[in-house]
Amino acid sequence: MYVSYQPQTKFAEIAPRGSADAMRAPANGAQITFFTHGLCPYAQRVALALNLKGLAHELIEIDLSNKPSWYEQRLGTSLVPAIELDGSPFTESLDICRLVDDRFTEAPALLPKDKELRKAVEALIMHGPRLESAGWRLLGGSWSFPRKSRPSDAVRRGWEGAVDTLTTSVRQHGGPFLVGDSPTLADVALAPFIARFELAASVCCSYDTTGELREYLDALDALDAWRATFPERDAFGRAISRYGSLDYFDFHTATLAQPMPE
Ligand SMILES: N[C@@H](CCC(=O)N[C@@H](CS)C(=O)NCC(=O)O)C(=O)O
Repeated sequence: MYVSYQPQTKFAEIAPRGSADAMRAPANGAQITFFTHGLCPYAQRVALALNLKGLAHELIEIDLSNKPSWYEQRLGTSLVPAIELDGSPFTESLDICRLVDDRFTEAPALLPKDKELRKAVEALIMHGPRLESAGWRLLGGSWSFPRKSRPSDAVRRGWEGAVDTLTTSVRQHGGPFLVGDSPTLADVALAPFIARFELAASVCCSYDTTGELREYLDALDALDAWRATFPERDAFGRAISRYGSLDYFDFHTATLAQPMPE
């Protein structure tokens, strides 16, 4: 297996997600219930937002390969992530992240107060679809990708062009995160996809996408909130490679703690 990027921290060192010492109760006694699947990149956005803000929440893992019948009735969607905030359901990963950021201002802000920085964050979020499309092309498909060979030069150039927007922003704002020295909504929105493309390209296409992204990936890996929400790399990589898919967990029972189905 071709794996070029090796994170500096091992999964075993990670504190359990939502551990009481790292989290604070949301202000005004608000209750957050988070419905998730630990391997879904959209759900990881919300997990990251809650963890970065240190907001205590109840976590309910949904097995997407065997969805409970109450789920859609209760949340009004068949997809994860969703949250209930004081009993009201909210869906769509980015909307949820913005909601918790706006609502819980006592916790660190994910959207910078500074107007120019905020503009930079929003521009990167808008860049997301281009990055995703370049990533899927790199893998030779979409959520499932049969490619087992290196992508063409043109496809690689497409990916590198999409990544260039990210690394330019890292440099411009002094890093190590996309817009400055602490993670923002741009990291929350994009990092779950960047990390999955990097891993899948490495294990399925023998292609090292890290290049200029190495320092960024290391900066993510140094964050408790990241390590607690991203699966153990080798096991996740083996599962992605076995199924040629980034959503194999829609069809096979797997979890954040055990990414490889039994
Ligand atoms: N636009 C949604 C996408 C969520 C989504 O597609 N989640 C996938 C898991 S990664 C899902 O719930 N799949 C289950 C299904 O399709 O039934 C968001 O951003 O929250």
